[in-house]
Amino acid sequence: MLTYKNLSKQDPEIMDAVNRETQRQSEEMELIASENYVSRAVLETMATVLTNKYSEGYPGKRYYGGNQVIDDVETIAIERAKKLFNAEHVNVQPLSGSPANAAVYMAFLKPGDKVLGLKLDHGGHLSHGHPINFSGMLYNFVQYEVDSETGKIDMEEVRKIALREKPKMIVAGYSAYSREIEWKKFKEIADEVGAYTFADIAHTAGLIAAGEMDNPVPFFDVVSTTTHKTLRGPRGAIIMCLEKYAKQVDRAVFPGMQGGPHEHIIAAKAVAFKENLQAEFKEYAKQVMKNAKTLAEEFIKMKYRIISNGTDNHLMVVDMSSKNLTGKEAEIALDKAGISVSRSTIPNDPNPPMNPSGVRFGTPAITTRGIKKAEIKKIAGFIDSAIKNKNNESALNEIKQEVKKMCLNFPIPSV
Ligand code: DSN
Repeated sequence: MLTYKNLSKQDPEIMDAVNRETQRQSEEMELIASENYVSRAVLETMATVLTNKYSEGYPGKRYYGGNQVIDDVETIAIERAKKLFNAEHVNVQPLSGSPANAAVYMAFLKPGDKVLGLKLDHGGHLSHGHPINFSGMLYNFVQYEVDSETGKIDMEEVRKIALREKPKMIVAGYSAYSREIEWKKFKEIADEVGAYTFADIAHTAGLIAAGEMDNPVPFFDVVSTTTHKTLRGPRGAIIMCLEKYAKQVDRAVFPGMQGGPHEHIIAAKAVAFKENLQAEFKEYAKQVMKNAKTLAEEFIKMKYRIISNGTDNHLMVVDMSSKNLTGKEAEIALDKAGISVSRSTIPNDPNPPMNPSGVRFGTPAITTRGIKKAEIKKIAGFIDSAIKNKNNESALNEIKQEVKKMCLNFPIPSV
């Protein structure tokens, strides 16, 4: 276990919180599709003196002195990301997913421009045009949906909307969509209407980097991803684009959107990218997807309704009304059983976003712990049992003990 000697002496209150959270992460099951556990090396890098440095600008062109070493760090991160995604240009400074997307819009659009994005309750993201988000306030978003029968994106429908609306940009890549995305078709449609192509691959970036899912980076105009989900790096983001857009993307990130980059995090991104380039990571990505498939199969056997009836990636959205409870009720029951999930809207959800009908399940974090098929089947059983016993505190507590036993057999890597 990391010891945090100085922290523990100087600030016992925060040390205690860190210890309690370490214990929670060790003993509980993480099925939130956007979470993961970083390696010790990534964790250590975030705690380095690189955090002390101001380095506004880019390698070789900084607004502060003393950036020779920082330039090396940032250049290594950029080169590794380029290799990982076959990207022409990478900006590794975005602080997180939404700021990265804000910079993308700033680089390619003017306020009021029309953009086509997937609706939030159909699996999209707030920053893809929701009216309460900056994206929906600043830009004129038109939204496409998943097909109500199949739960999948109907590319003919996207094409029809694009031809009618003539957007300046089309956004693909989602937060709660479990199917392969037809990047090439998006590109064809965008070319037909003269729109920029923007992929937000935050959820599947690790699976794409491992070669397990299709990669839009070489032919989309611009692609953003967070680095802390399937990529298993520090909390942050990057933007990749074709070389011809390098200058406008860099200028949008700095000075357009951000000030000093967080170089300790950029260094940790570089460390994660090195991990992502190893053969072990490819095996990890494969297992994430196998585990998701097994979990989906188990749910289907137990008569849960999964949106689109399965998964091609690391996640699935389950309609809990198929078991007569809401997503929030399921989330609360599972929390009591030591299983963390995130409630989720389902397409055309009759319920409000704070108490939607679905739950999103994902396998990236448990796969990092080493969990495979046999345990996934047991986990599906724990989930079903918690749902059935949602009002039975002692049964939920018994499941929690089982969950804890399993978790302690698969320690998280960061402690
Ligand atoms: N909050 C992330 C997720 O859970 O998908 C998206 O930003």
